[in-house]
Amino acid sequence: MSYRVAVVGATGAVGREILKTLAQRNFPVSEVAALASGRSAGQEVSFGEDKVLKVQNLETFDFTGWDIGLFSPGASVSAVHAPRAGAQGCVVIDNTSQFRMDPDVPLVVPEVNPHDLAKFAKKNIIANPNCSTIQMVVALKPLHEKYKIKRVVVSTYQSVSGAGKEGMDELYNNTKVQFVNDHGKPQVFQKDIAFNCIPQIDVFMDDGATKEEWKMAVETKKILDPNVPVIATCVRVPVFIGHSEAVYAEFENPVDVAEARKLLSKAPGIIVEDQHVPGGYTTPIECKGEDAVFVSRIRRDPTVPHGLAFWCVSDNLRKGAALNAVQIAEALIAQGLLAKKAA
Ligand code: 11C
Repeated sequence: MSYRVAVVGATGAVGREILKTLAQRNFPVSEVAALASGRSAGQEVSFGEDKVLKVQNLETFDFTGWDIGLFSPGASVSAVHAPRAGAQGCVVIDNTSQFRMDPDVPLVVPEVNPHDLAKFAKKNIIANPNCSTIQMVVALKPLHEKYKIKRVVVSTYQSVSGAGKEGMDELYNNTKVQFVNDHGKPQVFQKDIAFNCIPQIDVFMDDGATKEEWKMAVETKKILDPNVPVIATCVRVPVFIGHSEAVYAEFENPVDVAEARKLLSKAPGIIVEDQHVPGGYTTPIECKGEDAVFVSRIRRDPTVPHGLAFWCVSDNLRKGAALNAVQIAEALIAQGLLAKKAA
């Protein structure tokens, strides 16, 4: 069986990665539509080795008869068009923050909570979590199952591609600008991003946390377990692709580090690279273009009774966005949740 798939936001960094991922994984498509705003309509995007798709206007697109909509257009656009597509019978997998905390919309990481997928029927929408949440919950899942998490403290080191192509352009330009000592004003980030770290991702909330930090806390509860509290500090760093996280997890039960390493190694979607020698860990440059969540620097946290510390990195455009969305579509098919809809 094959499916008609519409990719919304097809000209953006994540949209292009979705098209690439669909082709690389031989997703069973009978037809693919590339959609974007009227401004981008008529542009061309590539699909697979040899196909070129003409971008169509999302505003006027009729989703009737389309099986799956992979959306990454920005939250305000999804707010309008995802429910419209859903009402027209297309199952939407939305990569924006718009519907994540909606109780009628499942928020899914296939390695963690595939059973939640079946709850999509009310709105025909499934939400893809925030990139920094996805990689953390993939790593926490096998540890939570075995030792039961009491609390998580995480600091992130997030690449500029989390802010899209504009973020990547700003790192490139800001780096050049600083070399010639001609400081242009940052547009995307709050301060110079080149040779710097910025402890702000997204807007501030009333309690002093940023919205990115809030997302990591509330999304983890919805995906993994409502009883897992998370305190995050999210930092933008001058890296193009790949988010990194230093995670400190405290558990109810005693943790054996060697056993934890084994559990992580065996868990789906995780590659453990953890040699205690110089360079025996994964950095964002090595995770670019890869599917896995890489876990390194696994060690006991001696400051709490049952604590484990580790480092994890993942390609934020891939497992953090496009790949997770395509895996959700694959899981829908595997669970028989799309079968009746396909032509
Ligand atoms: C960043 N994590 O790195 C953000 C990007 O809620 O989907 C993704 C925002 C989101 O800036």
